[in-house]
Parts: sequence; C-alpha cells; structure tokens
Amino acid sequence: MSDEVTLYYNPRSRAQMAHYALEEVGAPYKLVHIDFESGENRKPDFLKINPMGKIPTIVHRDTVITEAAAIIGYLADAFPAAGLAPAVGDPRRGTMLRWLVFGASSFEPAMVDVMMKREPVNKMMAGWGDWDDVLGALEVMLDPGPWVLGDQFSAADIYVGAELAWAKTFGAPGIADRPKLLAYIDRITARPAYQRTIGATG
Ligand SMILES: N[C@@H](CCC(=O)N[C@@H](CS)C(=O)NCC(=O)O)C(=O)O
Repeated sequence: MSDEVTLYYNPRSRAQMAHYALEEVGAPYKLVHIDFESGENRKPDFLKINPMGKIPTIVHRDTVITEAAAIIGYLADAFPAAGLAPAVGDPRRGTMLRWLVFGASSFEPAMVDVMMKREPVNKMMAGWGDWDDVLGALEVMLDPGPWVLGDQFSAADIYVGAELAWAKTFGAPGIADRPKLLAYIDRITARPAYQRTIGATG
C-alpha cells in the first residue's frame, strides 16, 4: 500500500497547518485543491470523505483523518524518522498531547471569540476559559522553551506555533505586547518547512 498522504487543501484555510506538518515530517504527499468558491467541500463526493465539509482532511493508507490537531499528531507518529513525537509511555508525550489538545480545545475557540468580538461567555462554564488566560497559559507552555518540549521540537509546536503566527498576522489582541510569544512565533516562522508552505502562501 502506498505511503503517500492525500491532503485536501486550500491555501486560505487551516489546511495550511497540515501542509506545514507534512513538510516537517518529510512525508510523501499530494495536495488536492478544494475550491470553496464553487462549494466543492459541500458536494456529495467530498462529504463522503468528511461529513463536516471541512479541511484539512487527509487520507493515509485508506484511512480518513480530520481535525488539524489530530492530523498533525498522527503525522508525527506515522513518520517517526522526523522525531516529532515522544514514544508512547514517555511522559513528554503527555506534555505534547496536552498542548496539542489545548491548541484545539482552548486556544482556537478563545481566539475565534476574540476575533469575532463575541460577548465573553462565563469562563467557568466555557472549557476554553478566556483569551487572556489562554495567552498566559501559552507563556507558561514556553517555560523554559525554546519549544513546547524544551529543546525538542514536536507536533505541538507545529499546531500551536502556526496558530499563534496566524493570530499575530490577523492582529489578535494581547500578542504584540508578549515578547515571549513573539520570539516563539519568529522561531516557528523561520523554520524551512514553514517557509516552504505557510510562509510561501501568506
Ligand atoms: N475543527 C476543524 C476546523 C476546520 C475548518 O473549520 N476548516 C475551514 C477552513 S479554515 C473549512 O473547511 N471551512 C469550509 C466550510 O466549513 O465550508 C479543524 O481543526 O481542522
């Protein structure tokens, strides 16, 4: 069976993060462009692959994987030569999973709240707390740094780092005055794999 990963992709989407991850892990892959303008992602052929009609979506060895954080964690395991995921049983894997899931379950919804200027929700009820708490937690995540796992770059950096870079580009409040987050964004965006993917498309 072919090891090639198929990524359903549009450069104006979160699929950029999966593209970046494919380059970091060194996987063989092909991009299948999804045209939002013609609603390709809402047509029956694509809904058979991802019933949410969303990208990124990958297919690897006949298995469909959706959700950017899951895709990135999966790719790190499936292409271990890149060394982007500690082994099962290694406590550092817990740290990697912690921040990968935090990225999707707290960072992302809190960022959408703040970018859409939604009324703050009760932070005790909302699993993602609020934007200030999320940014504070991300600073703790980088202690001691330079990466989530200290000296080891991992799948968590791909997801959280790309989200942070995106948040900065779109002017999310509270990032410009946090030097630790800015320096981390600079480290992420300087990586050759980032430059070849997200950095090349904007
Ligand atoms: N929970 C998904 C969200 C993916 C998502 O919302 N993708 C957007 C593009 S950034 C999309 O495909 N939108 C098209 C649509 O919903 O019609 C993930 O984390 O991957």
